[in-house]
Amino acid sequence: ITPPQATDFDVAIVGAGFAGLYMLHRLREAGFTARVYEAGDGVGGTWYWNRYPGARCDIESVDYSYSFSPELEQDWQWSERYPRQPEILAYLNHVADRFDLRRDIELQTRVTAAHFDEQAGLWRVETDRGQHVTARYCVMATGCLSLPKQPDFPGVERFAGDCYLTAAWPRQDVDLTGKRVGVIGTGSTAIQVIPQVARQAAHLTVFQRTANFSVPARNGPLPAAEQQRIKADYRARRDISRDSLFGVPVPMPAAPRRTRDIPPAELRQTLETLWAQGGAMSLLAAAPDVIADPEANAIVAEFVREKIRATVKDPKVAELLCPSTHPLGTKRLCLDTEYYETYNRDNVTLVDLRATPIERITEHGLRTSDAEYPLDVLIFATGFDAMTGALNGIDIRGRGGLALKQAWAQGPQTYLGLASTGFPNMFLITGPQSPSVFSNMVVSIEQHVEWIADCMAYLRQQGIACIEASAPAQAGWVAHVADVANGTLLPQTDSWYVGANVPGKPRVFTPYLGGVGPYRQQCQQVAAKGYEGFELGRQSVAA
Ligand code: NA7
Repeated sequence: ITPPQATDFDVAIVGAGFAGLYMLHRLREAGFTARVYEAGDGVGGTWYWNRYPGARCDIESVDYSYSFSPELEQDWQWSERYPRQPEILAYLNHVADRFDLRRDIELQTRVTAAHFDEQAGLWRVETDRGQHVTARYCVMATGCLSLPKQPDFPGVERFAGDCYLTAAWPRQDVDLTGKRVGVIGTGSTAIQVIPQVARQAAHLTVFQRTANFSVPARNGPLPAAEQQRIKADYRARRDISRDSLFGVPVPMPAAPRRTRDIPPAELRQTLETLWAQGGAMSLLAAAPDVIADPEANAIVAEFVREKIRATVKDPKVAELLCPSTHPLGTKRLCLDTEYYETYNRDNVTLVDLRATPIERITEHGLRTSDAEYPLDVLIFATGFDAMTGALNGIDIRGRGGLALKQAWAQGPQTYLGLASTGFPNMFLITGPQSPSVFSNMVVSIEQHVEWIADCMAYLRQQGIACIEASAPAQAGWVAHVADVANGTLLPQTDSWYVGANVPGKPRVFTPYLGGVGPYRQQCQQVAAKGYEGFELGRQSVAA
């Protein structure tokens, strides 16, 4: 038995968003040393980068927040039902200060490589600042939607106007007054940015390839009394979220009724009430079978189309905005504030890229197959290389020099979305094959962080230096994730959930759809059985 070498830190953490910040705090509390490496020059992750106008979370602020500190929970005051990006960023900066996290965070430092040294039983981490550090464990808190797709439209480099990527929006204000602006994309991001741009720009042209389903947010100020009422019973609300399907405070129905069995008048009333209340997750949680039963889906999808037709005055534009290519919820269900209403403005034009595809970007605008649109500004809201993009951007190597990219060439291979065979002592937070993007991220992040920290504490206590997902356990989990997904309508739709938005990516459905509550139970059972499905040991911890 080789005693492992001493390391610079117990744990290297990549990323200082919601996940990395809490991981650092939790590990410190458990008596580990940890160092966080963050590419941005501030903390916040997703909420650091995505500064585009209208950027907002689609989970309610009282739920999209840490629950680990009752004092933090009580002290922090949210101003609106759904938090804006600057408010979330301010919250995360407050957390970094409040828990004195900054002294262990290296900003403007991108991790370029992480190699497992089998002889020494440690991770060797390299950064773009030329640092070489060693750590017993490596935790990837790199985010699920953190690598934006780069615009690769022909001619893009020749555009004489200004180009902006929503996920790399400049820090200084961008003045669009009097400008002719084009937005490419109509996903969650575009649906937030479009109404804001329309208010400023002289003219806005939206280039739509796929119409999406969107539900009104019904955002507004969060009155102090209402917030106080929620905070008075915060534990109960958090507990419901933890045990729920999507990590929001909608309890799992004990005996779910099939949507198609609900009398039409009653269903209509329920949908009208939910529509009036706003919220995408509550619509899905109220009729969870919409993602599995085509008949249920058709009913709810048609309800949303009716709302679009009732909102958008020009029937041709309304029809273009009515999703027809995929069942509701099989692409991310969007949340909006006056998205459909925006198309009633005189200064907004919708272009259907399915009928008239983009040919090229020119010096002065964008040319489709039938017209040229003169533009001063182009905004790309074209999405991310989701789930695996950020991980693949790091040269991660496990046993025998095995590259993660290679191990995942046919799609991600994980056990519980937390670890991967061949990569000992590496953990993923909200990794592929965990509920992550199909849940309230903060609830999922807290669960992973706590599980990982508890696991490391257990290993330390047991004198175990090495943990690795076993190949059979991993194969079982990958098959289970696929089985659950195949019981739904989601794998059939081209979406970033299956990697269809990135050419050459293997088509594999990545999120775990079993629900946040059941997933938590499975993780707890694995831990309770001494980390069943993991191989422990191989080297003992030096005294
Ligand atoms: P999404 O949901 O991937 O949306 C990207 C949009 O951009 C979508 O409408 C795409 O159309 C469109 N797109 C992408 N590439 C092209 C090209 N080449 N031509 C035309 N249109 C294109 O990304 P978001 O940032 O909106 O949201 C990502 C997640 O972040 C969201 O779900 C939240 O969880 C937060 P397509 O549908 O591919 O036809």
